[in-house]
Amino acid sequence: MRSLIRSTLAALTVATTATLMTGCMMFMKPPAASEFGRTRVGMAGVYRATITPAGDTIPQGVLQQWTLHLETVAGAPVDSATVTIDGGMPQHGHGLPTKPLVTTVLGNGDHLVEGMKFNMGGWWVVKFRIASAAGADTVIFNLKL
Ligand SMILES: [Cu+2]
Repeated sequence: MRSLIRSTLAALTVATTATLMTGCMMFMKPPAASEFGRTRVGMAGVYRATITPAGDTIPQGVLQQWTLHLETVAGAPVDSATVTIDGGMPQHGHGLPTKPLVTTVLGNGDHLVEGMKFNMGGWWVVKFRIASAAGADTVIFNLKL
């Protein structure tokens, strides 16, 4: 009986590992072009965020400032949020080379983001974790550099 439980557990472990690996492989594919917009709704559907880099194209290897506009999905500007930023390159398994921060609340939902940098070309993901009285949400942007 004990060995049956053990082999069942072993089989479950193998199946779970296979599922996780398949999910991981699927995640490694860059998303469709429609997923690379500069305005995105969060995964929890609480906020809509818009990134505005300094220029039309996002440069490589240069520290840059962005403006992050935050509003609720109903369109109310959000100025009182706690925002943390991370990201990386899913296909390379590394994060951002810097730790970008929201340094200034500019008002009307706009936030100054400093310290953004991308040190190579390819598919990047930038995640904004946002919390305010309206709720917690994560807005994910895909970038092609
Ligand atoms: Cu990389």
